[in-house]
Amino acid sequence: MTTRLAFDLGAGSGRAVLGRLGSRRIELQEVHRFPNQPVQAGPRLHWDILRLLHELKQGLLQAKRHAGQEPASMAIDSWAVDFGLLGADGELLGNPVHYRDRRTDGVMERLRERHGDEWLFSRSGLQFLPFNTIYQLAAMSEQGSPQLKQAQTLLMIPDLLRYFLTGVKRQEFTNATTTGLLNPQTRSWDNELLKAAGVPVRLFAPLAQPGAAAGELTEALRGELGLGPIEVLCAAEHDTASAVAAVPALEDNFAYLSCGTWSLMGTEVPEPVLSAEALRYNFTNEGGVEGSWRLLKNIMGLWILEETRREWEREGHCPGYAELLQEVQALPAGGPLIDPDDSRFLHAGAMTPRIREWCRETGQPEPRGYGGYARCILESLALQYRYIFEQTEQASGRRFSGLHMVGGGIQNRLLCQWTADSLGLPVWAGPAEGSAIGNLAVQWIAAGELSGVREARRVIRDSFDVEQYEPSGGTGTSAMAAEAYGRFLALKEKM
Ligand code: LFR
Repeated sequence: MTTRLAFDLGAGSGRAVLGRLGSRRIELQEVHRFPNQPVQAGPRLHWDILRLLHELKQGLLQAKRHAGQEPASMAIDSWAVDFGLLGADGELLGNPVHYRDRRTDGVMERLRERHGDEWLFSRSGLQFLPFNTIYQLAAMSEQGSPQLKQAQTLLMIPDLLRYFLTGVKRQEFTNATTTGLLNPQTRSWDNELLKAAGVPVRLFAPLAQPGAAAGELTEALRGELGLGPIEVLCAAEHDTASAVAAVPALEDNFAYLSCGTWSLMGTEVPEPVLSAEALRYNFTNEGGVEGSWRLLKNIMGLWILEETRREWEREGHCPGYAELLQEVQALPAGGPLIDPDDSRFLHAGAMTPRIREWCRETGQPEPRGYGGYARCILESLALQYRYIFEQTEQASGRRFSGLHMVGGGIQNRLLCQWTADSLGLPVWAGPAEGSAIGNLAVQWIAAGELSGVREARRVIRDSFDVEQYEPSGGTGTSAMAAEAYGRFLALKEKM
């Protein structure tokens, strides 16, 4: 039995998870959990990268304490698209900026105008999201950023934290595929895209695949923490890539929803899908493990509810999650709906005024009370899931018999049930710790303790509870869900 350590960093919190692989069974132990709170400094919204490094160190200490010895290896996964820049001396030139910062306002539009959607999509295979790395770097380039001029190396967030621990600079593949600077056909950086964004080629090096060796903890760090050697590996460092690797599907043809701050819905495909349909639906092709691709779409997800709850907390009162969901259930169907993917919901700050505005613009009554807002958000998400599920079927040319949901969002049982109702198909929910498990699975595969993703998925299936939700009215969409979906589509049309 080997014990390995996963650091999984989400936009709201991070965790250090020890994984033990026995005979075809995985056991998890969360040894450290910490908040990940962005910091507004002047005009910029930043990640608190050094605090995250501090928390990684605490996680390493806790891992040794709980396991009784150093784990055999460790790896980091995190949210995508964000990065730090290093100078010639290897020092970090500036604090990484949060993807929800407004420095990219208007940048994507200008690049699309200049180069055309077909050209950008055929080269990068990436969906158009205003915060993609390419637009962040183009913003820096347009603004004549001194940091960009000095930079010698770009490291994505997990690459950067790993570099702080090991002194080794490596750019990992799955996360690189979220930048908009990588060509999925060559599977490497694309000089034409770099040129289009005004980004220096020198920042980029050959990519490391998930599972690749990435050094050891530096001696200085081992001295500081009193630790022995720990091998550091590349995980599938994009958290969504790790989550998809952990979907407990036994067949090749399945649909997934990685449910957290974001909801990422799609399917795994052997080759990138660069069709006109994929472009029209604004799908993305992000790299997965063992050469697979994740044809998927970002849905705004539970972010809207999380941000609404933060707004209520600032105002002095926010009902607990359980209480809130009870209120939601007590309300009748047929209340107001929003399009969760309207871009006005992307940025941080008070959400309820934006929800009211959307309702007003579409001629709906405003939600009432805490439960009213939460119901509006959750019902709209479940309906958007059906909308994107159908597009996933069309873009991939596949049909799915149900939906696998993984990630912390599955703890919201109401959302799982409403998703099953909305799709008229079963939902299989679990495991909740998808990204951490996928991170560990890649480490076990690299060590030869699991033969590959297929075996990993079977072992995950045997090790964790997967709860099945059937649509309330039996298979096929119930009349109530169909009515809501019809109304939802009509509202989308209006905007
Ligand atoms: C989910 C995720 C998404 C990515 C978004 C921003 O945690 O990684 O896949 O689009 O965060 O980085």
